Amino acid sequence: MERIILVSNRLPVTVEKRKGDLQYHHSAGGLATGLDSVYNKGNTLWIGWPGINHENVSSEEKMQIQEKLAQRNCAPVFLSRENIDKYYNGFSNKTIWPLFHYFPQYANFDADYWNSYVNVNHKFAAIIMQNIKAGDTVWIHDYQLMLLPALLREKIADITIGFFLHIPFPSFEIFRLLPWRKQILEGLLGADLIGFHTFEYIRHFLNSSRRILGCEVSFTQITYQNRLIMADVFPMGIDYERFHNATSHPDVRKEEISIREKTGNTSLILSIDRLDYTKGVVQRLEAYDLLLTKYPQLKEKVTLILVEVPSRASVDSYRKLKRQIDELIGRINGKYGVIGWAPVLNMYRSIPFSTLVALYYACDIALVTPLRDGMNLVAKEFVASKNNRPGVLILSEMAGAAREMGEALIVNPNNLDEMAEAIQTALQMSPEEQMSRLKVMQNRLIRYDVKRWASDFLMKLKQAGNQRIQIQAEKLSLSQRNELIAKVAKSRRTLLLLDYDGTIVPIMDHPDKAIPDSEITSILQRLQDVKNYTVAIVSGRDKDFMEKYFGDTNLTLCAEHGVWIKQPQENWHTVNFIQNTWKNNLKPILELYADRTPGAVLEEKNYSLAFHFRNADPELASIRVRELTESLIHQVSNLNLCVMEGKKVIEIKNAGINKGNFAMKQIEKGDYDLVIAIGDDVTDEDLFASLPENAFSIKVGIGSSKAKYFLDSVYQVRELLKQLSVLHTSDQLVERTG
Ligand code: GDG
Repeated sequence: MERIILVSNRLPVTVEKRKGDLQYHHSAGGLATGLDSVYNKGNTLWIGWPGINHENVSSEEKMQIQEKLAQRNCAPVFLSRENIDKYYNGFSNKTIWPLFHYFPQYANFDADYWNSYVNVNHKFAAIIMQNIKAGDTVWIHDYQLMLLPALLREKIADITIGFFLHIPFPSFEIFRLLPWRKQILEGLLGADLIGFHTFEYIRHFLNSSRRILGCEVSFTQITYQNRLIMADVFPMGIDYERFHNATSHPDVRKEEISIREKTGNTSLILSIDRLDYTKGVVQRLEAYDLLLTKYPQLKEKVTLILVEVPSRASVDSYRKLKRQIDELIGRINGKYGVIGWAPVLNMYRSIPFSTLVALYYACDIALVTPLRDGMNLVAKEFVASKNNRPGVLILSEMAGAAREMGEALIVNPNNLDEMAEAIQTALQMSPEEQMSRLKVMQNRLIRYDVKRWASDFLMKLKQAGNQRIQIQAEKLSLSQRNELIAKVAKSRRTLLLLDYDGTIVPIMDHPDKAIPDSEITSILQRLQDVKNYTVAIVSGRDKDFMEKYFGDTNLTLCAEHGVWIKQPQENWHTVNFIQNTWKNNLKPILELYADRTPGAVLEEKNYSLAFHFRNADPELASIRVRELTESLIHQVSNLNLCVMEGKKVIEIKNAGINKGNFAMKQIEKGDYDLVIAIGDDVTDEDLFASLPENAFSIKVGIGSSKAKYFLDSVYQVRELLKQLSVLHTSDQLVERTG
């Protein structure tokens, strides 16, 4: 079985030094429990920080920790106090956490923090490199390690890497605020698969990738630097059985009785979170305050049990929040409380599992109202712990969990009145309705539990890895290249069909900038000199452009996808009699679209019209292209025209004219025993499709294609052409001297 390397900021085991002794205990938290099913299966290695500062342990102790952790299939990344301060408390929790949770006002854009984040991600990469073996799969977790996928990819190109983000991915308008937004995206895109809790987060991520890095995005697949990266939704579940079954445990039952004793006959409302400003505790308390004002009859009838689990106490905003919550609790208890009844019971500490389940089981209502939350497992755990017992979940629409738990009472956590009303509705809901809502949610939680979440992710990751291997296999390998060269060397007459933009000349932000440079000019010159070759440039460019740059060469030229043709030493001619009067009718429509799409331009060629949208907003452009294609569809079929979609361009031209038709005619004319075609664009697919079986067709870049092989870049095409250009020189020398 393949080994899985799990990587997260914290290891599932925490090391502490007490009175000089090293102690090891299980780390609490959703991730550790969540990955238990993968981790305990064996054949895994978990890499992360063991929770102890590098300064607090001697070298011998480090060795000891390493050995001890190795027995539990863990490998430590030792971090210094400064690392923890700047990488963890700093960049992770004062920059990324607030920004990704839509609290830009708390985000600290400190270059020092950033440098430490880069540094620690490198440290993780180094430890992974020390431990990795061929065939291992790496699964990286969360926002502290977003640079790691690319750092690993740089070191080993051929490795399967998955990444899961446990927090939201914010909208482009928020994400763009980050000074290091480009590096973060590049880091993530080193993975083969990137997982999110909800589809909304994927949309935001794809949007930012398109706008910031100019990636090509198709559905949930991203093309970046000649790699395909998949993004997908994996809503994290919980260990349902563990919570459900624990409710029958004697310890839990005992605790439940003690909770009931403390709270008398009141209805219990539970609020439990890590103390964090994203969890909306202040608004929750204010809503509770409002409830007691609006419905004074509830006095002495309800109790809010507020559990705040200490978290990130060294970060300033967290300390302030603690004070604010304490004040609010004091105010509410002072305002409504009477002897024998406090409206809010507060616990500021971490609680054991049995107390947690007892609280879930005992409470009538769970108030889970984060202002933003990637998923929120507390909501799911509450529902799972309702073993044959009614209960109502009030859930914020801003939690990822709301996408799956529609049977909860869904509220806007900023709307205090709505929250107060939801509590009142919950208090009045019949037990039958409570049970029936719970049942639907429970069935869903049983089906998609945390084991399923992890196995689904790993299955999809395997597919993504296989896809990478397949693409790799289709790339023109060294032996295939040698085979091609050997064939060309033996061939009497070879036809070389070369697309222009993106094939022999790199694509630029404006077509006017993509002109032939000295290198390609000299390669083409040398190719023309070989008597065995016919070299044709097969382009969508207009005739004037082609004439300007290649008019005085011996190349065969094909402009506007085959509308115009020029054989060496001849004049330009059109294949058939082509109508172009239609242009006058369609031009105003296209002009209108171009005007309404900032950045888009309309190009008029002799026999076609091209709508370029490379520099337009990608989302607007895709809407416009859809609208435009729809509005043209009628006119196009009546006038025997076709709409061709290229790379960031759509072109309208006469039907039946394409690069494939040109190629077929050209092949018929000559007595070729070998044809090679190279192109990068959708319009080159017609070319590839028209070739004889034994031809060599090569696509530049990845993606589905009719071509047999792939090359990565214009640079690689040029290298190949250079090799071909020197093949027949000795024959020529013989001929010339003879
Ligand atoms: C992040 C995302 C996403 C908490 N206190 C105690 C305790 N817990 C357990 C809960 C639950 C987990 O910790 C908390 O998970 P949440 O999902 O509610 O929130 P975050 O910690 O913010 O987690 C979040 C999650 O990652 C997973 O992807 O859902 O959106 O922010 O399991 O039960 N457990 C015990 N004592 C405590 O005092 N025993």
